[in-house]
Amino acid sequence: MTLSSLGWDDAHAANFQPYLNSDFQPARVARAHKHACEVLIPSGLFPAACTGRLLHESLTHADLPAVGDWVVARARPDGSRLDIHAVLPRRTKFSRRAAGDRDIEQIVAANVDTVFLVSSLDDNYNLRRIERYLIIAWESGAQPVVVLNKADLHSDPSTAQAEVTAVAPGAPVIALSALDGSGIEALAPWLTPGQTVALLGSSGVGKSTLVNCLLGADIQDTGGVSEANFKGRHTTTRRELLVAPSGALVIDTPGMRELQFWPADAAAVDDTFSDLLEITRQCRFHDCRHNGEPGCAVVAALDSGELDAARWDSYLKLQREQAFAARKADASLERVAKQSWKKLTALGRERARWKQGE
Ligand SMILES: Nc1nc2c(ncn2[C@@H]2O[C@H](COP(=O)(O)OP(=O)(O)OP(=O)(O)O)[C@@H](O)[C@H]2O)c(=O)[nH]1
Ligand SMILES: [Mg+2]
Ligand SMILES: [Zn+2]
Repeated sequence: MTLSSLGWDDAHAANFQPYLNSDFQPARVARAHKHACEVLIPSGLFPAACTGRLLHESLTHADLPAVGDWVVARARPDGSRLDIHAVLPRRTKFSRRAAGDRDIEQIVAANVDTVFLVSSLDDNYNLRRIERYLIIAWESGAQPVVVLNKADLHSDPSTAQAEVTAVAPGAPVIALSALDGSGIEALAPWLTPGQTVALLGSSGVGKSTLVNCLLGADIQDTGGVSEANFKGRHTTTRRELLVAPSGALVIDTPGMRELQFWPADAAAVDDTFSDLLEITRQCRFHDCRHNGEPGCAVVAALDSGELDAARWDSYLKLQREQAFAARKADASLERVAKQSWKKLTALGRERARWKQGE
């Protein structure tokens, strides 16, 4: 392996410039646990841990290494592991709210080039859910590709493919079966050497089955039919970056239980619904609220059936949700800022006391 086969390029190298001395080397996070991780460097997979200083200086979880991150590492003299000194700036990142605490940003994967949004052509198939995933994908900065898996279970996959294509402007839509491998060759353009692909989607849609298919080996556990597969139970429990025979880097993720934004900027919602924006541009008034104003192109398109009412409602709903998430995130940022300020002033008082005692 070389650094570039792990996804390293000139832009990452420019970020590494300040660390060019002191035996530092770039490493890519393959798995992240609470304080430790495993990283890939050209010579293989190694255990690694954040330095106390990095842990101390990190204000939030999101500042710590996540799967797909490029980090600044240094081998311990005894060779036992690598120390992680810094996380390099992320080119793209998937965020979600951590389970349990709604105000904590969790990085699902970083530096992803393409995201395969996996849906399955069974009960899981739901256009509105696909729109949600698309917002998260556009927000991340990665190119979304919608993968409709389990095509073998659907009587007419090409109709479903057309239906999804209509709600996914800018994203290719591929129907395939990860179980028997049919249609999988359509994913080849995104699986070239050094390219990073992450799989996102609900539990049970077949992400790990697809990963195994791409890796040509049964590496990821899948929810086998013989096992008790209760609803809501996740087969994959951790995120992991794997190297495929094609040379692509593949990140499997556990199904997301709740799909909430963090906090997806308004532009990501607009990217997902660019076809609707096209229509709103034709309203007579540029500040039309599409609420009965004369010359409203949206009302006309709804009346003529050109615009699907369910898609328009979905857009309005997701816009409101995004605005709410953004307000909440602002409030929690403010809290973090206050907390760290308190921490600093407490530290200052302690120092003053210590000096007086001198
Ligand atoms: N019929 C059919 N079944 C599939 C296909 N792909 C996956 N499955 C089955 O779907 C079930 C779930 O597959 P997984 O790959 O474990 O799903 P996952 O998305 O990784 O699920 P989590 O890890 O829980 O998020 C398994 O029983 C698979 O055998 C497919 O293309 N066709
Ligand atoms: Mg899985
Ligand atoms: Zn209008």
